[in-house]
Amino acid sequence: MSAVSPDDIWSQAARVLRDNDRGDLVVAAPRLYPHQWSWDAAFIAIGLARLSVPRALAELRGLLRAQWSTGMIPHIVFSGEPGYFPGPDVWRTDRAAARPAGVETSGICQPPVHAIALARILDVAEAVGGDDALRAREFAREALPRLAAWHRWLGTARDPDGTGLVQIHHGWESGMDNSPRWDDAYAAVPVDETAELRRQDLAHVADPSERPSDREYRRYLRLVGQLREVEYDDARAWRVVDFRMGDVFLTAVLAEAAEELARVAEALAQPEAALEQRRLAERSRAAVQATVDPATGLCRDWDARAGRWAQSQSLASFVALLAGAGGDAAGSTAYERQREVMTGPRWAGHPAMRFALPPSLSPEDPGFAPRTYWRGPVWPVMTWLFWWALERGGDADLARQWRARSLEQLSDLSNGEYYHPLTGAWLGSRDQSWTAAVALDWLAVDR
Ligand code: 2M8
Repeated sequence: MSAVSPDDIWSQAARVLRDNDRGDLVVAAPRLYPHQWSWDAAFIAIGLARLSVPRALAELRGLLRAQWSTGMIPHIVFSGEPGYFPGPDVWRTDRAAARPAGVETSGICQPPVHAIALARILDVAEAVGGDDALRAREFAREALPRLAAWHRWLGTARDPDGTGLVQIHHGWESGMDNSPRWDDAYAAVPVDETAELRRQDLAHVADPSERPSDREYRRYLRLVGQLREVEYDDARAWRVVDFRMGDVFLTAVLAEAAEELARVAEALAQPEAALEQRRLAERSRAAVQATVDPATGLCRDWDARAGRWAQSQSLASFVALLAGAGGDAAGSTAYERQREVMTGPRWAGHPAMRFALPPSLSPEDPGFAPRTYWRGPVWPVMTWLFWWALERGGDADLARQWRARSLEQLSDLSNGEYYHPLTGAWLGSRDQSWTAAVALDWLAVDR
C-alpha cells in the first residue's frame, strides 16, 4: 500500500484541472495538447462537476458552441495557444459551410461520450440540490436538442451503408489514434512522403516511442488533406477518403450515450426525444452485437472500403462490457465471455501486469508495445468508462476492483496520460486533464 492518501490524490487532481483551466476551456494537457478536445472535454466536465457544477456546465456549453450546423461536434476546438500540430492552418475548416462563425475547429469528430457526461453531472447536481440542480436542469434543456442532433448526425451522415455501425474517416476520430485496430486499413492508405511534418508532440514526451511514428503521421495528414479538399462536406467525404471504418467502440459509446440522453429527456418530460434516443440505443446495440466474432466472442471493427472485418484484438474488442451493461444484453453470452477473457491471464489478469486493469492491447499480442500510446498502455480514462458501465449494469465486484486498482495506479500523483502496463510508470503527458477528472469522480464516490 502506498503512503499517499485519497486526499493527496484529490488535491493534486484538483490542482491539475485548475492549472489547465484557461477560463473559457480546460486544455487537454498543459503542453502536449493546448486546446479543447471533444471527448476529453466531456470527461473533464465529469471531474469538474465534483469541484464546481457551474464550471462543469460551462465546459460543455463552450464545446457545444463549436458544434457544426450538421450536428457534428468537432474533435478539437482551438484555443489560440501555439504549440500543437496540426493546427487551424492545416485543417482550414474556415472553408467548411457547416462550421459556426467565431470558432476555430478541426473538421472531424470523436467518440460521443457527451450525453454520458451530461447525465452524470445532472445526477451530481441533483444530489447537491439548490442552485446547482436548477442550473444543471436549465443547461440540460438547452443541451438536449444539440446532443440529439449530434447523435442523429452520427446515425445518418456516418452510416451511409445503413448497418447501424458508425463509420469514421480518420483514426483520430476513434480517439485511439494509433491502435492496431487500424493497422490493416492504414496499410492501404498511400504514404505521402512530401507531406510537411511540423510535429511538436515529440518535444513534450520523454521518449518518441511513446507517440505515433512519422510514417503514421504522414498517413494521418493525407486523410486530413482529402477531407479538406472536399471542404468537410458530409455527402462527399465518405466517397473520397482512403479510410472508412465501422468503429465498434464508437458505436457502443453511442448506444450508451443515447440511453443516457433518453434518461435526461424523461427527466425533462420530453417523451418524444426520449423515444428517439431509445431507438438509436437499440439500433446501435444490435449493430455492436452483430460484430461479435463467433470464434472468439469478441467484437470487431468493419473495414467498409475493403468489405471485411478487421482482425486485431484490442480494448475495443470488449465493448459488450459497455453496450451490454445497460439493458437486455447484461448477462448475455457476449458480455459474460468478454468479461472472462478481459479478467483472464491474457489481458487484465496477465501475471506481468502491474495492476490488473484493462490494457489497450494484450501483453500476449505480438504487436504489444508497452510504452506506445494506444498499443499497450493502460489509460485511466478508459478504465473509468468501463468502470462506469460495470457499475450501471450491476457488476459491482469487478467495478470496485477496477476503481481501487486505478486509484492505486494514480497514487504516483502524476495524473499521467497513460501508464506502462508492466511497470506502472506514467507515460505521455503528465497533468493530463481527463486523468485528473476521472480521479476526482472516483474519489467522490465515497467522499
Ligand atoms: C490524442 O489524440 C490527439 C489527436 O486527436 C494527438 O495525439 O495529437 C488521443 O489520445 C485522443 O483520444 C485524445 O482525445 C487527445 C487529447 O487528449 O490526444
